[in-house]
Amino acid sequence: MAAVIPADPAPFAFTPARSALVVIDMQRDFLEPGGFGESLGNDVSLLASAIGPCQAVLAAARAAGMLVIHTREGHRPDLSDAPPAKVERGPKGQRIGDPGPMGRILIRGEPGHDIIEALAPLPGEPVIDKPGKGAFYATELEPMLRHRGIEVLFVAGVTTEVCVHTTVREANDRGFRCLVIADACASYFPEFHATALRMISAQGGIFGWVSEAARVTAALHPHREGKAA
Ligand code: TIU
Repeated sequence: MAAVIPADPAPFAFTPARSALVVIDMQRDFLEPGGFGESLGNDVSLLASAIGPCQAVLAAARAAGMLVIHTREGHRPDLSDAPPAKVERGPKGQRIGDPGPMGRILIRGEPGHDIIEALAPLPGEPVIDKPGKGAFYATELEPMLRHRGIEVLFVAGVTTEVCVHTTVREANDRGFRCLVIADACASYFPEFHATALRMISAQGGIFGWVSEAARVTAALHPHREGKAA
């Protein structure tokens, strides 16, 4: 059964059974002090606004029986999957792999790499570990979506202009229709957040659609308990 969400630049029609919610990198490394985000000189408190809207859309997607996928940016402990060009950036002593208050920065298995407790994945929900900014690069995300017949992605997470944007661009070129949930995304730079969202919906939706958590949850409500399938 199809549903429609008010969105920019136009109403967005979707079928829950063919849609997935992708929550990008809501990790301690980006949202809490002492992680990768802070090591880059950012005020990590600016990302907190996305937590409540992410909780709302997660609850609605789960109730509707939609596929929910979480991603995490991070690297192997030996840094073999980390390009030197990425590791060499940032202040010495606070780079990827360096020790910090939440363990080694942006390293898989360290406390900082975990998804924040408020948005913890449920058992059975796929978690994609990605070495890059985009969730499709060097990951199993695309076959996972194709095997399930997914055509539409609802995208939330951080940061809007970096990992959310890169993922939406990758998805768009692969033929997925993406709806970005504006208030369920956040940036260390509010002006980048606003502009990044405009860049998605401008030109007739050049990369996708933009809407809000309350509109997504309202559209998913009639599909509760998996009736959408
Ligand atoms: N620095 C920044 O804004 N973001 C990242 O490095 N990664 C993600 O966006 N996840």
